[in-house]
Amino acid sequence: MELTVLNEEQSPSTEGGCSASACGSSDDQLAHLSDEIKQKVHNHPCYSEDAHHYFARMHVAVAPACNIQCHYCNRKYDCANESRPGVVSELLTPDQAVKKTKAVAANIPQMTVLGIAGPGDPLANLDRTFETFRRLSAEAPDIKLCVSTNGLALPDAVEELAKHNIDHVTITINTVDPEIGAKIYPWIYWNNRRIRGKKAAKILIERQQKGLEMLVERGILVKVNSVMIPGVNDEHLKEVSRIVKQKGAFLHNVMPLIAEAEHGTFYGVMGQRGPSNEELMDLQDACSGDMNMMRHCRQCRADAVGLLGEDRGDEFTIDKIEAMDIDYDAAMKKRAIIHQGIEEELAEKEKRRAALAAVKVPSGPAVDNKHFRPVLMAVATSGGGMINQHFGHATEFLIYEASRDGVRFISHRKVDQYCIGDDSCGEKESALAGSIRALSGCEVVLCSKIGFEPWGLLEEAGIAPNGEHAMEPIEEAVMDVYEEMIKTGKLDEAKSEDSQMTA
Ligand code: CLF
Ligand code: SF4
Repeated sequence: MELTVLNEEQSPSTEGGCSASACGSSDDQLAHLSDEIKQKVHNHPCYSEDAHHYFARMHVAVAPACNIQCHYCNRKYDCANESRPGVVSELLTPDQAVKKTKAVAANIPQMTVLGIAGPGDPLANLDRTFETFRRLSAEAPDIKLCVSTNGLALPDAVEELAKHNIDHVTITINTVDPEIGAKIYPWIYWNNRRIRGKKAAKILIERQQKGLEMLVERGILVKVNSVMIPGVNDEHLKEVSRIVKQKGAFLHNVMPLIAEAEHGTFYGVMGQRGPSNEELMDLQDACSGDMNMMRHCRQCRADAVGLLGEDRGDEFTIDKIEAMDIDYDAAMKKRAIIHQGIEEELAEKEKRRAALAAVKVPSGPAVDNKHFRPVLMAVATSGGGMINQHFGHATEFLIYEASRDGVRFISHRKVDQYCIGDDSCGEKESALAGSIRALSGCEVVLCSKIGFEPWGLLEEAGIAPNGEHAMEPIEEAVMDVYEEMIKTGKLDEAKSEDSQMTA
């Protein structure tokens, strides 16, 4: 199949600034969806930004082989198209995968989605992948099934995917241009031959696009992942976003290249850099004019378990699962009750969001002529959409932007945990400094509690610590703090030099 690429005249512009409505959280953009699609995404933690605070996913690593080579991948590790590079998962047989899924479903009722994302390409391991899906769709029908692929084998697998009710598929599409593709993929293995260079990239691109079209025709939701590689495909990804949207992809997830020399990947060894937080955010904003963007991806491992951003895999190793006595029917009933509770909470949140949208920034003489510039705030949360985590216990912070247009989720930033609750804080100083560096560009950090020492250091760095909104919903608290900043004239103050660093 020849790839159709629209010319500039045919394409809507992807340039321009970001308005809150254009690049708001994916859930703002989901508001217009049909009930059928809402039903498909409302409890999928990757397809709905709201859902990721409440619902968990798990991956089973049943797919060891891969049919292509990416320059950011080392086969010793998991597939880097959906996984943080440099981590290795425990390979499972389909039977072990089914047992593990049922064990997790019984112990983590919030787990709604089972994904296969590695450690190689799931569709280069058709028997193992489909055996797992076939058994799960029969034995655990309340779990959504999800798969992630490089797309080379996708067109041949679409019928089988549809047969197993797999209605969420991720394709990693880094380019639609074979010239660029040849710089990312040294070879593919196709029709029993190894093919290299531009020819290989052209085949891969055509197969990805054909697979995307076939999935969309069957009503299967497609998320496209793209790895942002500065100087290779960064500018080009706006074009990718436009084309995949035009072909019916539902969501675009632009992920940063992570290339460390110690991972032994081609890019890592060659010193290819990844994007800065600011470059990633700018590209996501630029793409969002055409596409729903995913901003909450955590680049999970191929055996991840739990809410996005947490990993409870150690609780479900094969030996531990073998020792568990699971009554799956009883677990299904418990899951249904818990899911109902979460649905009600989400509906409440939706109502609160509507009310929040109606809150106007106060006007009057005291606030006239203010600049109303956007402000980034970091939030420590352990889930549930609440500010409910101690600053020192956070392993990541969620970053929100408050502006006159409302509150939008921007990204997450990983940090080293500096306080583990005992006396073993030998590395405390440097880890705390690292946390503060990770929050550069933020002017406020909201958490449930914070110690005296980090409080002082944050203030020195121009970031205001705030524990006054503990156990409050995140978006309301962020807006309250923003309104307070307006009232007290803080928005008229220039950002401090420290907080102006990379956003
Ligand atoms: Fe897994 Fe991927 Fe399905 Fe989600 S992850 S197969 S769509 S269930 Fe999600 Fe993890 Fe990002 Fe993937 S946060 S790496 S996007
Ligand atoms: Fe590695 Fe995944 Fe690329 Fe295969 S598709 S080479 S496993 S990153």
